[in-house]
Amino acid sequence: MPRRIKVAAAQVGAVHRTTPRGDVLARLIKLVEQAAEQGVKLAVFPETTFTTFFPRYYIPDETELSTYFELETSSTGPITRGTNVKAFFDRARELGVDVQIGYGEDTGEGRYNTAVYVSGKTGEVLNKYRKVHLPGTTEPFDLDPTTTNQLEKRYFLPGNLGFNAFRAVSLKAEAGGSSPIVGQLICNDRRWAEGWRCYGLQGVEIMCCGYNTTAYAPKLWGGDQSITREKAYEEAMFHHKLVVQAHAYTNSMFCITSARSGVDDDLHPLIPGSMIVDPEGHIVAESTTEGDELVVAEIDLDECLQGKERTFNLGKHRRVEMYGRLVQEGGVSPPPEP
Ligand code: CDT
Repeated sequence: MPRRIKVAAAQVGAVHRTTPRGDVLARLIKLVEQAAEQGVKLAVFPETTFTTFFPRYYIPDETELSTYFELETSSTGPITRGTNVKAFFDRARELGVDVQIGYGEDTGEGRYNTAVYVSGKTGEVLNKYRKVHLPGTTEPFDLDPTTTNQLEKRYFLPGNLGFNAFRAVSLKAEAGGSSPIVGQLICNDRRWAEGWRCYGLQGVEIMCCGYNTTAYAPKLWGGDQSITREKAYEEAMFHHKLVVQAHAYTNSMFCITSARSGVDDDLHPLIPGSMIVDPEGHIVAESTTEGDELVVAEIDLDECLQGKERTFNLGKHRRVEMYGRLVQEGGVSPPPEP
């Protein structure tokens, strides 16, 4: 049975601090509608899609800060019923499109950088992932309002749900009677081999990853502070593609990456580069603009088999007795100087 599915990265262009939430929602709904028109069954949206990427700002005012989060408690029910965002999930369900989308989650006890995967058939949340690797600092670099900060460690707790793959049962028929095995990452997670391998070990076939990657933040990166904006943009795109293509290849899986892109508030450029990458590491489709754009490809999940059965047959070739350091050490322990 063929295991062919049409999938999309739903790239979202500039969203400013003052952009009304209703405007963003209307744009997201339009992307879902375009996806349905093209026969797409799964559309991956970016990290913190419903608002601007607020961790770049130092926001001391709790009243403003709370507006970037969706409250998700036992009384509110799942994100799909949240008053600010429900129209998006309802439309995806009406059109039968599975979606992954990122948002700031407030459980009432803690705040996380979260993404949910929602079935287009039932509207159910099939899986939730909370970002594990939070980049940046707890304190702002300075109070200059033009500085691009990365205050994720200030606003979010590290994800505590692990790297759990799941079956997209909603896509079982399209996938020839065997539901696709899906994994979720959020932005900076894609730079860390550890999460990818946890998913590789569960046989993941489709990795979904939304991101907000700054195209110019020398205070965050360190190194040459006089780097030009052009060079910084090139480097950011290079590293993004490098890690996604390499990790998709070494774990024999497709990856759909979706950018929040464009220049927010006329100050903060974010790279585009939304892509669909195949299990051999090739880019099969990618965005051509910095704005709202649907990047579509039909993928054949059986293409994962070559890598999974041969070069990266994990059960056959891994030597776990040699990998102890990976879980025993957090940081670097160089060998002693003789
Ligand atoms: N949102 C997010 O995680 N951004 C980070 C910026 C780090 S820049 C090397 C990212 O990894 O893209």
